[in-house]
Amino acid sequence: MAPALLRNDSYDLEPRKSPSSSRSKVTSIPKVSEIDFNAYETEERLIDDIISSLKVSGGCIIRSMYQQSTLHAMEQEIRPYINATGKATSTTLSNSWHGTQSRTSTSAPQLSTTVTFSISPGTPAQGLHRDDDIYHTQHPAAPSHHLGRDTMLCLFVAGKKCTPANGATRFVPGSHLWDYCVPPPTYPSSADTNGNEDGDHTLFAHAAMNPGDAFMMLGGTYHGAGSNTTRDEERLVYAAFATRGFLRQEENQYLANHLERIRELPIELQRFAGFGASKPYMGWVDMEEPVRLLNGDGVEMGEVEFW
Ligand SMILES: O=C(O)CCC(=O)C(=O)O
Ligand SMILES: [Fe+2]
Repeated sequence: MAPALLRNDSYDLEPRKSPSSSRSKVTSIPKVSEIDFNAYETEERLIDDIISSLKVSGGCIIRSMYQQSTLHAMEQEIRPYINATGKATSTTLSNSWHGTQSRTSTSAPQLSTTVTFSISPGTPAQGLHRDDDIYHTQHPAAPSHHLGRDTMLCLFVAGKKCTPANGATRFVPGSHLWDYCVPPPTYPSSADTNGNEDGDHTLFAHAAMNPGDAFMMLGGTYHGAGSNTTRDEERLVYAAFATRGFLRQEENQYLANHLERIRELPIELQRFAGFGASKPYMGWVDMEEPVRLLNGDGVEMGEVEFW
């Protein structure tokens, strides 16, 4: 029987208690980097800077990541679905032993879900939350980021301008390192007649973006949509969420997609969509990688081993 059944039930039934000095530990708020996509000559440097920013603050704004023509094509494709919808969707390395042999397996990240947010004027703010709660992620506080902590990476691309007034995503830089028992801070909603606010605005940043800008965030960062207080501005955001290759995808990609459309993608994107295998041994069909069955023997996809 699967070792996963040997779980500690008392842990499942009794979540850890909130540390008593929880919020008072927040002494400084890390700065959220803003990166100019077009200032980079190599993808490697860009990726390094994004990762450094995510480790420190849990978020990163990337200016001008998408061209206007791409955004135009995306909106053309999605708009009929928005109109039809009622109001209200890193690579892991590990080592294991087999007898005297030590094996290192690599699991590439995969798509978890894609969602388009079309937020109308008057929509109230969303409660602050962590997106990685779908994976039952629970961590104690950490002084700095370490590899292996995350189960989710979130990408938000502005289809239209996102401002604090129309509800740009609010987030709490540094909260990806907080103890998961600590509740989110209160977003300051109003100042009373004495000027006292009911929350600390210095804890918050906003993903204010022009069309084509992107906001990346670790799934453990507290965040939520702000309220759209405008009279006539739709906040349009395209979001994609990735998770580890060995976790379940939030949206069932095998039924959500037509296989003919998946086959039209480059093999690496087919794998990312969930039709690859995660080493060791996750997701095979007839001891083959799903992309092999999808594309037939004629398509080159390299040697596949399952560990
Ligand atoms: O609309 C946004 O800015 C964020 C939405 C969000 O965080 C969610 O639905 O999980
Ligand atoms: Fe969220």
